[in-house]
Amino acid sequence: MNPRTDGRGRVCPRAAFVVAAALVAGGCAWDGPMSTVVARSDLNRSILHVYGIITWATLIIGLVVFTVLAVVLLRFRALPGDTTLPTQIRGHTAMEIGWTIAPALILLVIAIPTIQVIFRTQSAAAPRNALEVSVRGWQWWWEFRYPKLDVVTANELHLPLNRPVVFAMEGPDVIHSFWVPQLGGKRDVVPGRLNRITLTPEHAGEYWGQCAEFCGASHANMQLRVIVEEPAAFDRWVAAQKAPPPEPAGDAVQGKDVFARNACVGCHTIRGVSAGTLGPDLTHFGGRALFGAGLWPTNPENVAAWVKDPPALKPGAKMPNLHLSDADARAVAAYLVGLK
Ligand code: HEC
Ligand SMILES: [Cu+2]
Repeated sequence: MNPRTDGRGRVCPRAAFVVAAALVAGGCAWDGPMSTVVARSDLNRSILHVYGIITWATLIIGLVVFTVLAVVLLRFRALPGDTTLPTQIRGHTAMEIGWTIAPALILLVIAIPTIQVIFRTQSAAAPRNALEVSVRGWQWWWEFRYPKLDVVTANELHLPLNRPVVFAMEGPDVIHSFWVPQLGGKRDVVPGRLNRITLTPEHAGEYWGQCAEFCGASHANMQLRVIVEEPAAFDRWVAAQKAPPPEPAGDAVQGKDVFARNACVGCHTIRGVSAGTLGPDLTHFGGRALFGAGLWPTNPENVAAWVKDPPALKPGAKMPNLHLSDADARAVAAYLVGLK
Protein backbone atom coordinates (compact mmCIF):
# COMPACT_ATOMS: atom_id res chain seq x y z
CA MET A 1 0.00 0.00 0.00
CA ASN A 2 1.21 3.48 -0.80
CA PRO A 3 1.76 5.19 2.60
CA ARG A 4 0.39 8.48 1.33
CA THR A 5 -3.02 7.04 0.54
CA ASP A 6 -5.54 5.69 3.00
CA GLY A 7 -5.83 2.31 1.30
CA ARG A 8 -8.85 3.31 -0.76
CA GLY A 9 -6.78 5.39 -3.18
CA ARG A 10 -7.59 8.74 -1.54
CA VAL A 11 -4.71 11.03 -0.60
CA CYS A 12 -4.47 11.50 3.15
CA PRO A 13 -4.97 15.26 3.80
CA ARG A 14 -2.32 15.35 6.50
CA ALA A 15 0.32 13.78 4.24
CA ALA A 16 -0.73 16.12 1.43
CA PHE A 17 -0.32 19.10 3.77
CA VAL A 18 3.15 18.00 4.88
CA VAL A 19 4.25 17.51 1.26
CA ALA A 20 2.79 20.89 0.21
CA ALA A 21 4.40 22.66 3.18
CA ALA A 22 7.77 21.05 2.40
CA LEU A 23 7.48 22.16 -1.23
CA VAL A 24 6.56 25.73 -0.26
CA ALA A 25 9.28 25.93 2.40
CA GLY A 26 11.75 24.43 -0.08
CA GLY A 27 11.09 27.47 -2.28
CA CYS A 28 12.42 29.81 0.41
CA ALA A 29 16.18 29.85 0.27
CA TRP A 30 17.86 32.44 2.44
CA ASP A 31 20.90 32.44 0.16
CA GLY A 32 19.09 32.62 -3.21
CA PRO A 33 20.48 34.93 -5.92
CA MET A 34 18.16 37.78 -4.89
CA SER A 35 18.65 37.34 -1.14
CA THR A 36 19.22 40.54 0.82
CA VAL A 37 20.67 38.73 3.82
CA VAL A 38 23.84 37.60 2.06
CA ALA A 39 26.44 40.36 2.33
CA ARG A 40 28.93 40.47 -0.51
CA SER A 41 30.01 44.10 -0.15
CA ASP A 42 30.91 46.52 2.65
CA LEU A 43 27.66 48.39 1.98
CA ASN A 44 25.49 45.34 2.46
CA ARG A 45 27.45 44.38 5.57
CA SER A 46 26.61 47.77 7.12
CA ILE A 47 22.96 47.40 6.19
CA LEU A 48 22.80 43.85 7.57
CA HIS A 49 24.42 45.03 10.80
CA VAL A 50 21.51 47.44 11.41
CA TYR A 51 19.04 44.82 10.23
CA GLY A 52 20.46 42.37 12.81
CA ILE A 53 20.18 44.88 15.66
CA ILE A 54 16.58 45.68 14.80
CA THR A 55 15.64 42.03 14.38
CA TRP A 56 17.08 41.06 17.76
CA ALA A 57 15.54 44.10 19.48
CA THR A 58 12.08 43.33 18.10
CA LEU A 59 12.43 39.61 18.91
CA ILE A 60 13.29 40.37 22.55
CA ILE A 61 10.48 42.94 22.82
CA GLY A 62 8.03 40.46 21.31
CA LEU A 63 9.14 37.75 23.74
CA VAL A 64 8.73 40.06 26.78
CA VAL A 65 5.33 41.40 25.65
CA PHE A 66 3.87 37.98 24.85
CA THR A 67 5.21 36.46 28.10
CA VAL A 68 3.66 39.26 30.19
CA LEU A 69 0.44 38.93 28.19
CA ALA A 70 0.30 35.17 28.80
CA VAL A 71 0.94 35.59 32.55
CA VAL A 72 -1.75 38.28 32.82
CA LEU A 73 -4.28 36.24 30.86
CA LEU A 74 -3.71 33.15 33.01
CA ARG A 75 -3.34 34.70 36.44
CA PHE A 76 -6.01 37.35 36.25
CA ARG A 77 -8.66 35.61 34.19
CA ALA A 78 -12.27 35.94 35.41
CA LEU A 79 -13.42 32.85 37.30
CA PRO A 80 -17.04 31.68 37.06
CA GLY A 81 -19.18 33.49 39.65
CA ASP A 82 -16.38 35.93 40.60
CA THR A 83 -17.71 39.48 40.22
CA THR A 84 -15.08 41.44 42.17
CA LEU A 85 -13.12 44.04 40.20
CA PRO A 86 -9.31 43.56 40.28
CA THR A 87 -7.20 46.22 41.99
CA GLN A 88 -7.13 49.35 39.79
CA ILE A 89 -3.86 51.24 39.39
CA ARG A 90 -3.99 54.94 38.60
CA GLY A 91 -1.21 57.52 38.40
CA HIS A 92 1.63 55.14 39.31
CA THR A 93 4.62 57.45 38.76
CA ALA A 94 7.31 54.78 38.76
CA MET A 95 5.48 52.67 36.19
CA GLU A 96 4.79 55.64 33.94
CA ILE A 97 8.40 56.78 34.02
CA GLY A 98 9.42 53.19 33.32
CA TRP A 99 7.31 52.74 30.25
CA THR A 100 8.35 56.12 28.87
CA ILE A 101 12.07 55.61 29.37
CA ALA A 102 12.31 51.98 28.26
CA PRO A 103 10.96 52.57 24.70
CA ALA A 104 13.08 55.73 24.41
CA LEU A 105 16.18 53.70 25.26
CA ILE A 106 15.23 51.00 22.76
CA LEU A 107 14.73 53.62 20.04
CA LEU A 108 18.10 55.15 20.91
CA VAL A 109 19.81 51.76 20.62
CA ILE A 110 18.26 51.33 17.17
CA ALA A 111 18.73 54.96 16.06
CA ILE A 112 22.47 55.32 16.69
CA PRO A 113 23.69 52.60 14.29
CA THR A 114 20.89 53.38 11.82
CA ILE A 115 21.85 57.05 11.53
CA GLN A 116 25.54 56.15 11.33
CA VAL A 117 24.91 53.78 8.44
CA ILE A 118 22.58 56.23 6.66
CA PHE A 119 25.25 58.93 6.76
CA ARG A 120 27.98 56.55 5.70
CA THR A 121 26.02 55.13 2.76
CA GLN A 122 24.64 58.47 1.56
CA SER A 123 27.90 60.42 1.58
CA ALA A 124 28.72 61.59 -1.92
CA ALA A 125 32.50 61.59 -1.41
CA ALA A 126 33.98 58.46 -2.94
CA PRO A 127 37.46 57.18 -2.13
CA ARG A 128 40.15 58.53 -4.43
CA ASN A 129 40.93 55.19 -6.06
CA ALA A 130 37.25 54.40 -6.69
CA LEU A 131 36.22 53.05 -10.06
CA GLU A 132 33.56 55.23 -11.66
CA VAL A 133 30.60 53.67 -13.39
CA SER A 134 27.73 55.65 -14.78
CA VAL A 135 24.47 53.74 -14.72
CA ARG A 136 21.62 54.70 -17.01
CA GLY A 137 18.30 52.97 -16.62
CA TRP A 138 16.42 52.77 -19.91
CA GLN A 139 13.03 51.19 -20.55
CA TRP A 140 13.90 48.21 -20.17
CA TRP A 141 17.64 47.68 -20.02
CA TRP A 142 20.74 48.98 -18.25
CA GLU A 143 23.59 50.94 -19.78
CA PHE A 144 26.93 50.98 -17.98
CA ARG A 145 29.67 53.44 -18.90
CA TYR A 146 33.16 53.53 -17.41
CA PRO A 147 34.05 57.13 -18.27
CA LYS A 148 37.73 56.91 -17.22
CA LEU A 149 38.23 53.63 -19.09
CA ASP A 150 36.23 54.60 -22.17
CA VAL A 151 34.18 51.40 -22.01
CA VAL A 152 30.43 51.03 -22.59
CA THR A 153 28.37 47.92 -22.01
CA ALA A 154 24.81 46.85 -21.26
CA ASN A 155 23.10 44.67 -18.66
CA GLU A 156 26.32 42.93 -17.61
CA LEU A 157 28.57 44.89 -15.35
CA HIS A 158 32.13 43.80 -14.58
CA LEU A 159 33.77 44.99 -11.36
CA PRO A 160 37.19 44.32 -9.86
CA LEU A 161 37.28 42.63 -6.46
CA ASN A 162 37.98 44.76 -3.37
CA ARG A 163 38.12 48.09 -5.20
CA PRO A 164 35.57 50.76 -4.24
CA VAL A 165 33.18 51.61 -7.02
CA VAL A 166 31.02 54.69 -7.25
CA PHE A 167 27.88 54.40 -9.34
CA ALA A 168 26.56 57.66 -10.74
CA MET A 169 22.96 57.06 -11.77
CA GLU A 170 20.81 58.94 -14.18
CA GLY A 171 17.78 58.03 -16.23
CA PRO A 172 16.92 59.15 -19.73
CA ASP A 173 13.22 58.24 -19.53
CA VAL A 174 11.30 57.29 -16.36
CA ILE A 175 12.29 56.48 -12.77
CA HIS A 176 14.03 53.13 -12.34
CA SER A 177 15.81 51.69 -9.34
CA PHE A 178 19.22 50.02 -9.37
CA TRP A 179 19.20 47.02 -7.08
CA VAL A 180 21.73 44.21 -6.69
CA PRO A 181 20.57 42.67 -3.40
CA GLN A 182 23.78 40.91 -2.37
CA LEU A 183 25.87 44.03 -3.04
CA GLY A 184 23.40 46.34 -1.31
CA GLY A 185 21.20 49.06 -2.60
CA LYS A 186 18.68 49.95 -3.80
CA ARG A 187 18.87 53.45 -5.23
CA ASP A 188 16.49 55.26 -7.56
CA VAL A 189 17.63 56.24 -11.03
CA VAL A 190 15.79 59.49 -11.67
CA PRO A 191 15.69 61.54 -14.88
CA GLY A 192 17.42 64.90 -14.44
CA ARG A 193 19.00 64.01 -11.14
CA LEU A 194 22.32 62.42 -10.25
CA ASN A 195 22.18 59.78 -7.50
CA ARG A 196 25.25 58.03 -6.24
CA ILE A 197 26.03 54.86 -4.40
CA THR A 198 29.47 53.73 -3.29
CA LEU A 199 30.40 50.20 -2.35
CA THR A 200 33.29 47.75 -2.39
CA PRO A 201 32.58 44.22 -3.66
CA GLU A 202 34.24 41.78 -1.26
CA HIS A 203 33.64 38.39 -2.88
CA ALA A 204 34.21 37.30 -6.46
CA GLY A 205 31.13 35.88 -8.17
CA GLU A 206 28.08 36.66 -10.27
CA TYR A 207 25.29 38.67 -8.75
CA TRP A 208 21.78 39.24 -10.00
CA GLY A 209 20.07 42.57 -9.97
CA GLN A 210 16.67 43.85 -10.95
CA CYS A 211 14.98 47.18 -11.59
CA ALA A 212 13.12 47.83 -8.35
CA GLU A 213 10.84 50.71 -9.35
CA PHE A 214 7.88 49.97 -11.56
CA CYS A 215 8.78 51.50 -14.92
CA GLY A 216 6.28 50.12 -17.45
CA ALA A 217 5.37 47.01 -19.42
CA SER A 218 8.68 45.15 -19.16
CA HIS A 219 9.71 46.32 -15.71
CA ALA A 220 9.93 42.69 -14.56
CA ASN A 221 12.16 41.95 -17.57
CA MET A 222 14.74 44.55 -16.60
CA GLN A 223 17.42 42.50 -14.92
CA LEU A 224 21.15 42.88 -14.71
CA ARG A 225 24.15 40.83 -13.72
CA VAL A 226 27.27 41.94 -11.94
CA ILE A 227 30.43 39.93 -12.44
CA VAL A 228 32.95 40.59 -9.67
CA GLU A 229 36.37 39.25 -10.60
CA GLU A 230 40.04 39.40 -9.67
CA PRO A 231 41.67 42.68 -10.79
CA ALA A 232 43.76 40.88 -13.45
CA ALA A 233 40.64 39.30 -14.99
CA PHE A 234 38.90 42.67 -14.89
CA ASP A 235 41.84 44.32 -16.67
CA ARG A 236 41.69 41.62 -19.36
CA TRP A 237 37.97 42.28 -19.77
CA VAL A 238 38.59 46.03 -20.10
CA ALA A 239 41.29 45.44 -22.72
CA ALA A 240 38.92 43.19 -24.69
CA GLN A 241 36.17 45.83 -24.53
CA LYS A 242 38.52 48.54 -25.79
CA ALA A 243 39.68 46.43 -28.73
CA PRO A 244 37.91 47.04 -32.05
CA PRO A 245 35.16 44.52 -32.86
CA PRO A 246 36.42 41.43 -34.72
CA GLU A 247 35.90 41.35 -38.48
CA PRO A 248 33.15 38.91 -39.50
CA ALA A 249 33.77 35.71 -41.46
CA GLY A 250 31.44 33.27 -43.28
CA ASP A 251 27.69 33.95 -42.84
CA ALA A 252 28.48 36.83 -40.56
CA VAL A 253 29.89 38.88 -43.50
CA GLN A 254 26.39 39.11 -44.92
CA GLY A 255 25.09 39.79 -41.39
CA LYS A 256 27.25 42.87 -41.09
CA ASP A 257 25.81 44.08 -44.37
CA VAL A 258 22.22 43.47 -43.11
CA PHE A 259 23.04 45.46 -39.98
CA ALA A 260 24.57 48.34 -41.94
CA ARG A 261 21.70 48.49 -44.48
CA ASN A 262 18.91 48.55 -41.88
CA ALA A 263 17.64 50.95 -39.23
CA CYS A 264 19.82 49.11 -36.67
CA VAL A 265 22.55 51.71 -37.27
CA GLY A 266 20.23 54.49 -36.09
CA CYS A 267 19.90 53.01 -32.59
CA HIS A 268 22.96 50.85 -31.93
CA THR A 269 26.66 51.53 -31.79
CA ILE A 270 29.12 49.03 -33.19
CA ARG A 271 32.42 50.86 -33.16
CA GLY A 272 33.63 51.49 -36.69
CA VAL A 273 30.18 50.61 -38.14
CA SER A 274 27.51 52.77 -36.51
CA ALA A 275 26.95 55.27 -33.73
CA GLY A 276 23.34 55.00 -32.53
CA THR A 277 22.59 55.71 -28.89
CA LEU A 278 19.00 54.55 -28.31
CA GLY A 279 19.81 50.87 -27.74
CA PRO A 280 22.59 48.83 -26.14
CA ASP A 281 26.14 49.20 -27.50
CA LEU A 282 26.73 46.04 -29.54
CA THR A 283 30.48 46.41 -30.16
CA HIS A 284 31.22 43.34 -28.01
CA PHE A 285 27.69 41.95 -27.80
CA GLY A 286 28.82 38.32 -28.28
CA GLY A 287 30.92 38.52 -25.12
CA ARG A 288 27.86 38.96 -22.92
CA ALA A 289 26.43 35.68 -21.67
CA LEU A 290 22.82 36.94 -21.62
CA PHE A 291 20.95 39.56 -23.60
CA GLY A 292 17.64 41.40 -23.43
CA ALA A 293 18.45 42.53 -19.85
CA GLY A 294 19.15 39.09 -18.40
CA LEU A 295 16.41 37.26 -20.32
CA TRP A 296 18.10 34.86 -22.78
CA PRO A 297 21.45 33.16 -23.31
CA THR A 298 23.32 34.80 -26.18
CA ASN A 299 23.29 32.27 -29.02
CA PRO A 300 22.46 32.52 -32.76
CA GLU A 301 18.91 31.04 -32.42
CA ASN A 302 17.85 33.35 -29.59
CA VAL A 303 19.33 36.43 -31.22
CA ALA A 304 17.70 35.63 -34.60
CA ALA A 305 14.32 35.22 -32.85
CA TRP A 306 14.84 38.55 -31.08
CA VAL A 307 15.73 40.62 -34.14
CA LYS A 308 12.76 39.19 -36.04
CA ASP A 309 10.19 40.46 -33.55
CA PRO A 310 11.43 42.05 -30.30
CA PRO A 311 8.06 43.23 -28.89
CA ALA A 312 6.69 39.69 -29.26
CA LEU A 313 9.43 38.39 -26.96
CA LYS A 314 9.64 41.33 -24.57
CA PRO A 315 6.39 43.24 -24.07
CA GLY A 316 6.69 46.92 -24.96
CA ALA A 317 10.31 46.58 -26.21
CA LYS A 318 11.55 49.86 -27.68
CA MET A 319 13.20 48.00 -30.54
CA PRO A 320 10.67 47.70 -33.37
CA ASN A 321 9.96 44.70 -35.58
CA LEU A 322 11.90 45.56 -38.75
CA HIS A 323 10.39 42.65 -40.71
CA LEU A 324 13.70 41.05 -41.58
CA SER A 325 13.57 37.88 -43.65
CA ASP A 326 14.54 34.64 -41.89
CA ALA A 327 17.81 34.55 -43.81
CA ASP A 328 18.68 38.15 -42.89
CA ALA A 329 17.79 37.55 -39.22
CA ARG A 330 20.04 34.47 -39.12
CA ALA A 331 22.89 36.30 -40.82
CA VAL A 332 22.74 39.34 -38.56
CA ALA A 333 22.52 37.04 -35.50
CA ALA A 334 25.66 35.17 -36.66
CA TYR A 335 27.42 38.52 -37.05
CA LEU A 336 26.38 39.86 -33.62
CA VAL A 337 27.12 36.65 -31.70
CA GLY A 338 30.60 36.72 -33.25
CA LEU A 339 31.33 40.15 -31.78
CA LYS A 340 33.12 38.77 -28.72
C1 HEC B 1 14.44 52.24 -32.70
C2 HEC B 1 15.71 51.80 -32.22
C3 HEC B 1 16.22 50.43 -32.54
C4 HEC B 1 16.40 49.86 -33.80
C5 HEC B 1 16.04 50.44 -35.14
C6 HEC B 1 17.02 48.57 -33.54
N1 HEC B 1 17.18 48.37 -32.20
FE1 HEC B 1 18.05 46.76 -31.36
N2 HEC B 1 17.54 47.47 -29.53
C7 HEC B 1 16.94 48.68 -29.28
C8 HEC B 1 16.62 48.76 -27.88
C9 HEC B 1 15.96 49.93 -27.17
C10 HEC B 1 17.07 47.57 -27.29
C11 HEC B 1 16.95 47.14 -25.82
C12 HEC B 1 15.71 46.31 -25.69
C13 HEC B 1 15.48 45.76 -24.30
O1 HEC B 1 16.32 44.97 -23.83
O2 HEC B 1 14.45 46.10 -23.71
C14 HEC B 1 17.65 46.78 -28.36
C15 HEC B 1 18.25 45.53 -28.16
C16 HEC B 1 18.92 44.86 -29.16
C17 HEC B 1 19.71 43.67 -28.93
C18 HEC B 1 19.98 43.03 -27.55
C19 HEC B 1 21.12 43.78 -26.91
C20 HEC B 1 21.45 43.35 -25.49
O3 HEC B 1 22.63 43.40 -25.11
O4 HEC B 1 20.54 42.99 -24.74
C21 HEC B 1 20.19 43.28 -30.13
C22 HEC B 1 21.07 42.09 -30.41
C23 HEC B 1 19.70 44.22 -31.12
N3 HEC B 1 18.94 45.16 -30.46
C24 HEC B 1 19.96 44.14 -32.48
C25 HEC B 1 19.36 44.97 -33.42
C26 HEC B 1 19.46 44.77 -34.85
C27 HEC B 1 20.23 43.67 -35.51
C28 HEC B 1 18.73 45.76 -35.43
C29 HEC B 1 18.45 45.97 -36.89
C30 HEC B 1 17.89 44.84 -37.58
C31 HEC B 1 18.18 46.58 -34.35
N4 HEC B 1 18.60 46.07 -33.17
C32 HEC B 1 17.41 47.70 -34.55
C33 HEC B 1 16.67 49.65 -30.21
C34 HEC B 1 16.70 49.47 -31.56
CU1 LIG C 1 13.07 49.98 -14.72
